[in-house]
Amino acid sequence: MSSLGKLDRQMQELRSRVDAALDAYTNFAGGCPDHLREAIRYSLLAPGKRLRPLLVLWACEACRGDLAAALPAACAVEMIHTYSLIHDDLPAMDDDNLRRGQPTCHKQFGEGIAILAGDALLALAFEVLSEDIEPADRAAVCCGVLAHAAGATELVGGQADDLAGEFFCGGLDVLESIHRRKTGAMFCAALQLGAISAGASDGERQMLDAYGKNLGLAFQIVDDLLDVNGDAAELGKNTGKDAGRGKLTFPGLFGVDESRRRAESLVVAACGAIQPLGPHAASLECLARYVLERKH
Ligand code: GRG
Repeated sequence: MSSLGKLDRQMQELRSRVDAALDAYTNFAGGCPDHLREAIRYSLLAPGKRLRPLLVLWACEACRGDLAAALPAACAVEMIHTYSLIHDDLPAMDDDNLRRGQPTCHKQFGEGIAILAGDALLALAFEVLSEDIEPADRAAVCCGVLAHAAGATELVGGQADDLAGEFFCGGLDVLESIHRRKTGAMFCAALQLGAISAGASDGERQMLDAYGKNLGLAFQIVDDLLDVNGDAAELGKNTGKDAGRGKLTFPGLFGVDESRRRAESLVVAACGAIQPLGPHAASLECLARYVLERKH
């Protein structure tokens, strides 16, 4: 089997484990109103790529940790990611009607419940980390890392600059700065949570951070390219929105071919950063190539 074929099989297996855990975490024994539970599960269990959970699990593996110990962190990161997608799709933000191949949460359940479903996922992520990451000092570090990445200087800050129209002025610096916060911060946090769950050294965590920064930007360039060339049905979301609004994008700045070259060299840099981790980091290397080849 080719290395990408093997990766595909491993991805499917891990996605199933993550999905089963997400399912269990959102059954809510009692007290959660039915329509809120339905909205949370509608968005969280929809067929996303589960890239961030895979980054958590394979960072744990790269640092010779036990995957089961990192599973709660993989779920927590996906909960934060899904909350951000639900809120990003709202009329007050990006105003989108299609996500993960289905109507967006607010289209299906109304704006109020969509906001609350996002809020509940944000809170649940930290509940899961604090209860299920062991020992308690690792759980505390995980909470701090994830809170920082989701907060005012990173994810929310990047979104605020996007909302303020920063994407319509400036050049490469602005573009990279927003993507570093909206996309890169959550990639890096995922890798750090995997490393922390494995009890990794500072050196290992730094290598994963360099991998995450390069991969996050490569992912975003590919995302911009898919917005130009991709197929909406395959992507499960609308295309052509950014260029249509005159937003700053990588293909807009550099053209399609040069953007592709930049994504490729970022993936080479990402793989170079984790080379000292040896064969245990093989899945992360394959994942970086998958990010480049992905069609959705
Ligand atoms: C509302 C606080 C707040 C933040 C929103 C994540 C985000 C910030 C906005 C979503 C829109 C966007 C273009 C984000 C850049 C990152 C990105 C491409 C997210 C989509 O991630 P995928 O492709 O989605 O991994 P799936 O559905 O596969 O999980």
